[in-house]
Amino acid sequence: MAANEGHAGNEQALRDMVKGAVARAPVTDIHTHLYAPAFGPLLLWGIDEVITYHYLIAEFFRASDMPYDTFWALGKRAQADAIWKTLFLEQTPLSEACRGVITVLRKLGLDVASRDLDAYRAWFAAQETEAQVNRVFGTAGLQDVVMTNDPFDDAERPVWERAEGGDARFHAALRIDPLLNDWKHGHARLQGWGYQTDAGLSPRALAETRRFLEDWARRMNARYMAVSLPPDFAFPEDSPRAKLIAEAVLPVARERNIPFAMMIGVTRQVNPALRLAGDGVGTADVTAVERLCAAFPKNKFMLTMLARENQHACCVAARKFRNLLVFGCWWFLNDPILIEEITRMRLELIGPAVIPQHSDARVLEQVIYKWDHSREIIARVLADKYCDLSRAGWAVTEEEVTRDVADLFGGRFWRFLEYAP
Ligand code: HDL
Ligand code: ZN
Repeated sequence: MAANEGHAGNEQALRDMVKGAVARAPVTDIHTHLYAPAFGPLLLWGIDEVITYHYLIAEFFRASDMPYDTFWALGKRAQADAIWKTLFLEQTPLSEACRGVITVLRKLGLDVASRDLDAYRAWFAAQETEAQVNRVFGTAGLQDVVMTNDPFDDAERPVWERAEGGDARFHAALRIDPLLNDWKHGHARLQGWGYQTDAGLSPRALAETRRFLEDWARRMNARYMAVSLPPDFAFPEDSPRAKLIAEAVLPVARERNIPFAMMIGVTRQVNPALRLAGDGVGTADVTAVERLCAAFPKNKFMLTMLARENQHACCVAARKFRNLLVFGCWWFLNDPILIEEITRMRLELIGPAVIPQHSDARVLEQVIYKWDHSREIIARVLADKYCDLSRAGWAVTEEEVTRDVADLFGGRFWRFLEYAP
């Protein structure tokens, strides 16, 4: 057998090995909008929820001339009927969000070729919540997920106050957008809950905000604190947000040794008529992140940015600061072409010190497609990098590949939580 023929055979064997290791790897999904079953109706699941995902609503309005208000006046089932008819039957479901619905149906063993939405509905109607969570976690290969938990959400807060039995597979993240992005109204909510805050952010208000964050981080056992930030996010800055980050959020995060996760680049409600689907994207300034990492070396930061144009600078920033962990292909980046580009860029610039993906799932069954699609791409990129090494004489073992994949799919996250800068 010619040497290069043997090499090609070895490469294929290596690719197959990587694909298997990635397919088998249990995942910690570090950012989702899922809820443990104890949160009741907050946990969205089922085919009508899958089809009325806000990504698909945005695509529906592009393909339909139905007036916004007419759609919003429909019930969930009728909305799903309209989306199914328009995006799946009257045109080909070519988009990633549409293909995701089909992957969900296929992986749950339903007859995709029938295209019979009512038959799918009948199957989902026969399932019950706990069993569906178990089935979906197993199908997606999920070990556990991190929720997005908002004490300002009037539907969610009471569940925490009742200290309902959680589910060890569902970890909490304390989400603080209303505090950081709307202090005027956010602080009034804290006052209503007995925290002595004021609009002027006095020392007492800052101390009381720290108490609020400590109370909720403890109540939730929050793995990290998180906020989504606009493209013009700046630090330092003469603003309530910058003062709150520096003098309330980061001291509490350091005390609890939990990361502060920044999700930067979302322009909220560029088209309010789309409601939850109405947000847009903007290029942001990564130097704000670098200044935070440099000024607070005892804090840990997680970072995901929404603009494709910011991804390279994100990787460079991560090279400079070991207290910064970059994660996920967020929202408009969660598409094969961009997952591939960003994962390649990260592995080549940062190596395995990254969390390559999160699902951002809002509906339970979405984790099936989001992880199925991402595993395929991450496996392909990883295999290329291992083949590059192999050609240079560095042969990796199956144990090393399994170790690397476990690290990328959760190990690195959990170690970062343990890490004390
Ligand atoms: O702010 C966020 O966490 C975003 O992920 C929004 O929830 C967004 O609507 C979304 O679902 N993106 O996938
Ligand atoms: Zn999200």
